[in-house]
Amino acid sequence: MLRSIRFLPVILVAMTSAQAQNYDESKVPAYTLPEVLKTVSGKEIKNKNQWEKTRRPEILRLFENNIYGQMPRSLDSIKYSVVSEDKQAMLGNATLKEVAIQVFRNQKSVRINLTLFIPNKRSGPVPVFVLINNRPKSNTDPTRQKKSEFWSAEMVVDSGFAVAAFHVSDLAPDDKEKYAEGVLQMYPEQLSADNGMKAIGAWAWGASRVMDYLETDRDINAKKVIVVGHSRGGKASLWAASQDQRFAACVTNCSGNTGAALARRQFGERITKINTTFPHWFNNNYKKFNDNENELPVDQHMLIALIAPRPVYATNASNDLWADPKGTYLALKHAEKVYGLYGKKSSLPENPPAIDQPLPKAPMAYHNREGEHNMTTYDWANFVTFARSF
Ligand code: GTR
Repeated sequence: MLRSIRFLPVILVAMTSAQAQNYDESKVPAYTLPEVLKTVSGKEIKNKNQWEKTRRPEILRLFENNIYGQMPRSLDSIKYSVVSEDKQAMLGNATLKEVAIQVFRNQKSVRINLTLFIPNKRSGPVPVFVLINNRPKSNTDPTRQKKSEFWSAEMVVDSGFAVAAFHVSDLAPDDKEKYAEGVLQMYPEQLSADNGMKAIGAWAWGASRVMDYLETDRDINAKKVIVVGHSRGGKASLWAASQDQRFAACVTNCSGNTGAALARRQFGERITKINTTFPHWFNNNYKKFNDNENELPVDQHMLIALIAPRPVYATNASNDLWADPKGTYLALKHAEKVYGLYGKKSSLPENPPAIDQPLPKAPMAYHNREGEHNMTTYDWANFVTFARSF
């Protein structure tokens, strides 16, 4: 008797964590998603003007206030310098530009180091993929001594696209003790606000500064900049594209919870878990939704809807149930009606496609790759097909 009482807390802890991570489709609770085309006050949205004037800004504020935090816009100055250029990079196939983007505010500054390869075979400005790199910097090695599938730069360049990357640590170290040692030094007021920007917001903010630079680079077609992110970087790429309509399209690879997957399904990673493990990613208000998904005034289909009518590509990997492949597909499907307001017809079928049956066509693209939580040449090859479809 005594022994079982002693073990009771252990059993309870085990039960709580099992509840926090459901992988069983039959245990997905019944849920009702917030209506993307109905305002908080109950007004139906019937056309794109109403969407753009009323509902879109309302949803953007809801995400800002409850999840990702504010996106500070004021700055004192921004300076770009090409610190090195190699016209014979990638065995002569590309021009490498290493660009320092320096932003100044209130006597503080951040420096974003952008690595950019531009195909030498080009007849004018080229479209570009920009990766928000959340993995070690060796994945985006400018010298190309190290090559990683995570950033299949040669393949992208050979396909006629420029490819760029910057590292999240330039904006906010991915560390709950140190995340404020970057952009947030310029915006200390964000730290004391419950809807203040945190790390994911800072990474998305960085993507917009990269966009500022790309608009000045004559070799780049700034009307076709595709922001790409994997996992936590994919949460940031979605937020960047939702916020900043200069991005022509968004790729969100295996982004899962608080990325492209519906929170209310409570499948795989849940809000409590993400907020506990990574308290520095989302704003303070988001913690109110721990074990309380149904109280959120939004769900992730609405984040995708903010990107409309611009193309979006969400992906999963078959063994990465943590990121909820089905919930990701459903989020895309539930965003379709906003694309519809623009006369953009999604060609996604009712049910998710089989593993390794990519649907890489704009405006809404999806695939579930066989394998693990990662971004590979298979994924990138499909992103190229996607980028050629619009
Ligand atoms: C996991 C986290 C996910 C995802 C992933 C990653 O630990 O739970 O939300 O972001 O990390 O970034 O690879």
